[in-house]
Amino acid sequence: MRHMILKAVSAAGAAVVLTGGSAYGQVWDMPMAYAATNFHSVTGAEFAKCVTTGTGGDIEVVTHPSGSLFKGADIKRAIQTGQVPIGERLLSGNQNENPIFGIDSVPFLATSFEDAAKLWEATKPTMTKILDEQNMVLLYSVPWPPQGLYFKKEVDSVADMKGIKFRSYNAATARLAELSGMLPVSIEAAEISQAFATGVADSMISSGATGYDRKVWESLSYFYEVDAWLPRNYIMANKDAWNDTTEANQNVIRACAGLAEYAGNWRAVEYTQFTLRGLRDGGMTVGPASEQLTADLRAIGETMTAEWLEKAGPEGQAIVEAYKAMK
Ligand code: PCA
Repeated sequence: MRHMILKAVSAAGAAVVLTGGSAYGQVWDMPMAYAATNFHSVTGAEFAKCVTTGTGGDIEVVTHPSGSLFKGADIKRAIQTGQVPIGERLLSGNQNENPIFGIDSVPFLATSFEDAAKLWEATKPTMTKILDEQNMVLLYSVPWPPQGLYFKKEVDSVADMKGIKFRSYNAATARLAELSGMLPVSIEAAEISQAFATGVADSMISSGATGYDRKVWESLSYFYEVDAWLPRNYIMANKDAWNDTTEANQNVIRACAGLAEYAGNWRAVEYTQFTLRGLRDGGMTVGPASEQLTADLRAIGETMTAEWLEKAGPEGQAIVEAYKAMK
């Protein structure tokens, strides 16, 4: 019987099987850059299951964490050009292309989950438009926990940071390194354990989550809770793949995205303390930065904020104004 149906379908044209909402469904490969156990990846896996179940198998979303299908830096392009129909990307990694992508990495603009949510609300319409112009549909976004500084040695001021090799993950982190006299080296999260073990880098700014995922206590000893910003991951679909999807299935995907965003936000909050405890259990000293270091970083933050506002122009300035009005 099954053979007969297959024959009938292929007689009608193989394209039906590949693109239609046929009984056999389509596979949507979803590249993700971070460890399978990380809360973003867990959220993505649940989103995938939700879509697969909700569309009755018309669309089977298959996640590929840890940069196994595409590395973080390549994921946006892969979605944009239709190499994959969907994926997750830390968009601030593409802020050289459009400064708006870096709005979540402006130092000390939004330093708590609450403020990060407001900044996101203010940014979402513009981000949706930018991505639409780039042939993508924004589905959901989840923040990382607040960003703090990791070092091998105790650091009490920016002067202590001079000459240290600093792992960066976007233009803002590279600029922070420059302004504090460190040497930036761009490394994907999936590769940092090795980079620290081999001395390619000796420090970074990131969440407790990423330090925990990569067991950085094997190489680093200090984590300072600077709460500099909360960068976000974004899940986006290719617009052509989206337009080829039935309205009913688009509705299912939107609903699953809403659930994922909600669940991902909660996980981010919970993972914050859990992973900081994990860093301590691993033997790291975890605590606030000294007064001097805090003041030094604030000054660098002001420089970076002014630079960002200038680059982002009226569009960026309007978002910041809208965000401030919500506070
Ligand atoms: N982890 C990611 C981005 C921000 C974060 O907390 C990383 O370090 O690459």
